Amino acid sequence: MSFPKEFLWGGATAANQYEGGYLEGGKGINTSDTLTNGSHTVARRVTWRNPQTNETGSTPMVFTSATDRFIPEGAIPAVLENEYYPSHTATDFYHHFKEDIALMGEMGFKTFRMSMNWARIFPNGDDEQPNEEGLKFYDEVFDECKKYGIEPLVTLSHYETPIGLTIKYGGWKDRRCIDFFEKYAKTVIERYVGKVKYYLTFNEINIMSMMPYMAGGLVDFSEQAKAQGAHNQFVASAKVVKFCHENYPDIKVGQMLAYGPVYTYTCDPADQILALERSQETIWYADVQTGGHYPEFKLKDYERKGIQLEDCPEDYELLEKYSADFLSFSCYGSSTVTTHDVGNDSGGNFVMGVTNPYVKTNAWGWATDPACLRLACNTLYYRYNKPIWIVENGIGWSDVLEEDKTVHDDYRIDYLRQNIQSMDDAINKDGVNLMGYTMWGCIDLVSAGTGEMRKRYGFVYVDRDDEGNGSLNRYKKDSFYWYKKVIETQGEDL
Ligand code: BGP
Repeated sequence: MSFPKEFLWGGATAANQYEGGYLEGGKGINTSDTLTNGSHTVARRVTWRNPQTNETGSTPMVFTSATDRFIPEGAIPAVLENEYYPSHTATDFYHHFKEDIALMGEMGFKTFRMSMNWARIFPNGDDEQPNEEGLKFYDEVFDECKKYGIEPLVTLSHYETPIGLTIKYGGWKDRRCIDFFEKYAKTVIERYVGKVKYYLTFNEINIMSMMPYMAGGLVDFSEQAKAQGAHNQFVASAKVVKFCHENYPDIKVGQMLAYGPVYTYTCDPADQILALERSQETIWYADVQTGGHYPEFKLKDYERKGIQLEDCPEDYELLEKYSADFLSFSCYGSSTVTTHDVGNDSGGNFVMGVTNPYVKTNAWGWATDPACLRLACNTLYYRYNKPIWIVENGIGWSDVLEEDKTVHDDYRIDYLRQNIQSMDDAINKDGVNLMGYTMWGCIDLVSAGTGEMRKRYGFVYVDRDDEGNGSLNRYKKDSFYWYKKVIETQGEDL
């Protein structure tokens, strides 16, 4: 077992789930600020108000019927009084960043994946001038990272779209968002030259197909709107790559894809075809952003559905010439599909499929399957031959804080050990160029899918519950000491 010397060990977070500081320091409102709590069986809801009638209400954020409206005609997403919004305080990185980065330093992190809160920089999304106070906050964060030799990996939009862009333009389906994002990206890239070397443009760009409001600020959930939203994000990403290549060639801009291998439940060829089609639903996003082209199978799919993109020839030149420098991805497990009625489903989580008898699942029905990392690395590396980076992996668990303030999370250690072994195989047996690994939610944070606090991923426990009670104090879990040792020994001592 040996990981390359320059391997970037670390952890990952996102502003909407971690930062808090809602409306502090001139921050505007993001789409994620309008999401209430759900649970592992109940979807989070988006709250809205009709400015004409003052009527208020809420709608589930995972909405599958493209024919219905997501929120009622005339209503706009809004933050309502007397509702609880987990992202408003989250686990309060805004006021704890020095303490948290010190903890990361103690574990020996080489990198820290975080996202910048777009509405902290451009409160309405389309403002003329950036918010200096917001820029200063991240200056301090990056300076703190530097103290510990931690290289930031910054996601520019991790489920954070200023709500103004949704209300005024309908979110990412409007091409004007490309310009707003480009301006935001250029502002921060220039500001943090010498402090930030790695950027990701959009978190899990493919999730727009399942959660269009969260990932694209869309309130129109039609196939047409989602296709246009994705196209606009691709073009915006390419423009960021272009800007860096032309001005700051040392800065690397990556794609970020939600990825999990798809297995077949049986050896029926029909199941293989189904798995192929399921994989295509994900991989085409990387074919465009990292590979530089729309694959034919996607164009045919659009043709069949009558989807017509609002585009221009320059878009395609940009996509080809300025594809991503590297491909990063989240990978939590696999999904298993079949054309047969096998009498089980995987418990209603958004990774659809049936239960695979060979892999364990956690309480939220996620298949925790370590072998899938090796598979994912091979598929993604050899399809594009560009460096890859695992920027999310981990296990959500309802950890228990003991009276003596310890947390015994041996299930997490066990899961991570097997996953790191799987990465090691990808590097040392398969020759994959893997840049790094950032374990998801390294300090406990709010769950994106459910809004719960009890679905914890971290090496550090944060005292906060699903109703927003708790001291926000930080406590090291057993996995904290374990991961520190893993980094220290470059993965030798697992
Ligand atoms: C990914 C997101 C993260 C994250 C993670 C775990 O899809 O990029 O933001 O939270 O999944 O999901 P959850 O928080 O729902 O457990």
